Amino acid sequence: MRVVHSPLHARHDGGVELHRGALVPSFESPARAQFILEALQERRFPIVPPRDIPEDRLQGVHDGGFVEFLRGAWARWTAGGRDGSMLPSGFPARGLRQDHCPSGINGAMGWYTFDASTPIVAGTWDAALAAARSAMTAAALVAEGDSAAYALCRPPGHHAGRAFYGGYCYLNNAALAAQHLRDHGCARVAVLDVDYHHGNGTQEIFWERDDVLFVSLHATPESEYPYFLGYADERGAGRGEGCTLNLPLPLGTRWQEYRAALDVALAAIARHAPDALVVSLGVDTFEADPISGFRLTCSDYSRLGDHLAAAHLPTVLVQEGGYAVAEIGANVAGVLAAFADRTL
Ligand code: SP5
Ligand code: ZN
Repeated sequence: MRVVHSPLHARHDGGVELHRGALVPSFESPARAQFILEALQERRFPIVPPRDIPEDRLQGVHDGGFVEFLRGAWARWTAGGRDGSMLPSGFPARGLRQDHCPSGINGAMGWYTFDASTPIVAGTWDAALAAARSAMTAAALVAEGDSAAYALCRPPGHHAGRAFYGGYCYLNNAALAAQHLRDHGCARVAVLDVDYHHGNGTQEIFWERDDVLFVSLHATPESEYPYFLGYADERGAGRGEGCTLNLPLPLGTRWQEYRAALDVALAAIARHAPDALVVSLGVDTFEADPISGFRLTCSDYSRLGDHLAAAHLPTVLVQEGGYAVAEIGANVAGVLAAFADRTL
């Protein structure tokens, strides 16, 4: 299994986020990707760079004005004499206008994001674009015949929607991978999101589509981020009705219950009969994750890799969350090594 990775991820660094009433260094740090890379190099996975995919391909899943906002945001922010993390100070909640994006940078930022934990810094655009290209490159490898590929994306992507960013995510890497597969010979695609948090951006992007099934296992949004999407009664709309499946799980979930939900997810994917699978691979389900509440152990990640491989589908794995930095390499490598063993 080839690993697609760009060192440009490291340009997204130094941001702060609002956490328990204080501004703290972002949990989503360059060290995460560095530890994953080292663990995969140790296990002799071949590492390849992303292709120089044109930026207009982002519009396969994203709004053009939104992409332009992200590309130019830091320049606009610093032109106003600011130099700290770019974070929003207001959002268009119910009762406020939903039909006008303000021309000023603060209003535009509130328009395009939905939380105060997703800083834009000087190198955010370069890193987000490299991550998006990595995911599309991994999809291209699979579309061209590889049985599986892994995109070591950072920043992650599954909270970013057609025209919004948030949850440490700017461009939706997994959705771009799924769209690439659709555009290159796969009539039907499934996205399985195993990050601890609901993949609200991916769900929104494919909500009304019947060609891409979205299935997500995640902690209940009643108490966990992103709070306002990811409930079991969300099933898609229009042609996409029945093509979204949410399996929210309680805090404290361990492998035994997780595995039962995974079986339900994989059965739904088999019924959709996709030509390829995209896995949003977050490992923030780990027992020692600093911002999460599940109890998966290191050895459970090999089990996860076994189960994913048992779907017997061409598979693009895309890195999402995981904030227990010391163990993140072992956990991701555990999934990928088990997956690769089963598909040899
Ligand atoms: C890709 C991804 O995993 N994004 C996660 C974004 C989480 N953002 C902030 C969540 C705030 C959680 N508060 C922590 C409570 C600690 N018990
Ligand atoms: Zn997450």
